[in-house]
Amino acid sequence: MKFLDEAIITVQSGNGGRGCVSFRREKYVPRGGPDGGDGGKGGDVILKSTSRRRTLYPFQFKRQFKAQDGAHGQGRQKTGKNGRDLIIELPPGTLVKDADTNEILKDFTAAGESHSVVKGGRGGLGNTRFKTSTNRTPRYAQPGEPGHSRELKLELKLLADVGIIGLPNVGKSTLLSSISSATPKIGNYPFTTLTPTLGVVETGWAEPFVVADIPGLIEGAHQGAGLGIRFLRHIERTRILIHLLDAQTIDPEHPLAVYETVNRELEFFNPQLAQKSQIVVLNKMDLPETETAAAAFVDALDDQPVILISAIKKTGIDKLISRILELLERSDNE
Ligand SMILES: Nc1nc2c(ncn2[C@@H]2O[C@H](COP(=O)(O)OP(=O)(O)OP(=O)(O)O)[C@@H](O)[C@H]2O)c(=O)[nH]1
Ligand SMILES: [Mg+2]
Repeated sequence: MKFLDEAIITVQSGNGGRGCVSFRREKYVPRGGPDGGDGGKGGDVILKSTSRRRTLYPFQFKRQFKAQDGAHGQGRQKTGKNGRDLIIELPPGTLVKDADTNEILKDFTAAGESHSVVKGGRGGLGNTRFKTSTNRTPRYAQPGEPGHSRELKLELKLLADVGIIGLPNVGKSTLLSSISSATPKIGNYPFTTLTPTLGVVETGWAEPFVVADIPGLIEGAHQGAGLGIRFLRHIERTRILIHLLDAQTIDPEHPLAVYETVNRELEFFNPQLAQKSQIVVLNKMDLPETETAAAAFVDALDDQPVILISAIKKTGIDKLISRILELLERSDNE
């Protein structure tokens, strides 16, 4: 089980631009004085936390970051342009350490914080600056100060964005394993899952998100039945819930019975949890005779969309993921 997302990256600030050696050359002005401009400053590397990022996944592909160099100074006292700062976006919750010393450089607890980790090199002074009464034609200028390089260790305690709830045996772990690389235990009996598992869902076209699979809830969970409700605290901080049901076990006479039982347990545990956005999903639609029960369920739950899937056959998964992304985006903007 991987609760910690880690990445090591190398950041390098921009080199300062070289100062310029130049002399004024104008018609009718013999021996014009020095006019070499200073070099520009190299760009800094700045880390910034943003709610647009949720994992350190992008750093698996890109590990080297370099800010722009300052431009060299030019004649006519033209100062070189400063190099652009490089901003690296991190998910809130990221702890940044110096990889060599293990010193904590910054703990990004919320979105919108920023921290400069390496300063760009200063630009060198142009020869204009070295003109004195005894040396009116200095033929030297300073080189730019080189940028600095640093190895950073990023650590993120993964917090689930999405929690999967439902009765035991409805396929919560199967769903997690079919959408992420997590490998929770799956079994055809209740309470296969004894501890929560997290998985990162990488769609390839949107920011990855984290899903938590928790042990099944049953009626009376708030009084300790089954594994009880203590695992619900793992999903208290998720932004949305997938309420998963086994289509085969829906009673067409009372299609919403199970759904309401689970919601009641949520409410007993924490009314705020019951207020979270839920995506209602019927699983095991590959099994025979699930259509009628599903239709009765969809009918009864007329105020909410229902997504029909088969976690095993991976049908309906794209639709589910799109819906998750839509709700996550909505909660980002809140
Ligand atoms: N036919 C079919 N079977 C499924 C599907 N999804 C899960 N199952 C089966 O349902 C059983 C329970 O699956 P799990 O993923 O362990 O269910 P769970 O909800 O995590 O169960 P607990 O951890 O005990 O709460 C397993 O035998 C799965 O193979 C599906 O889409 N179709
Ligand atoms: Mg399970």
